[in-house]
Amino acid sequence: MKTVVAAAIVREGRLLLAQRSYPEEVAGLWELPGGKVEDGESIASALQREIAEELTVRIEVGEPVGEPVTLGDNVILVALHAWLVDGEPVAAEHSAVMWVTGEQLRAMAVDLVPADAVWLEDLVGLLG
Ligand code: 523
Repeated sequence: MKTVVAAAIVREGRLLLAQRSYPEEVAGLWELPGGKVEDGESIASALQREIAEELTVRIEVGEPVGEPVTLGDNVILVALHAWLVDGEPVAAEHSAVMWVTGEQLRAMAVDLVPADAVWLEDLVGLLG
């Protein structure tokens, strides 16, 4: 079983979204940033590594958000609540980043990558 982990980074009632630049099917759609957990790595440290690479910031990682989503054969996607502890996010590997309120998130639901859209209500709930 392979795990992909994604960060629900929240600051001042807004959620950080990152815009995918590849592959073509999802380029332009927004996601919770993250990536694959490598062998021997914990989910939390994988997420800290991926976020440092992708956004050039350090995060602290908390509880899971919503239920894991099955991506395909033997691949699951999990989201963890997270917050910034150092730096300001920069789109090093994405097309762009943005902070959205719960209301904005609902309104742009169709622009999320399909797997992340499953968490819409959980994410809105997280924003209060
Ligand atoms: N997702 C996904 N949502 C989401 C992430 C971070 C990833 O649906 N929030 C999917 C997209 C890919 C798979 O999970 O099918 C791996 O994500 P990716 O490509 O961001 O992981 P990386 O960066 O570890 O992998 P490489 O692109 O191969 O470097």
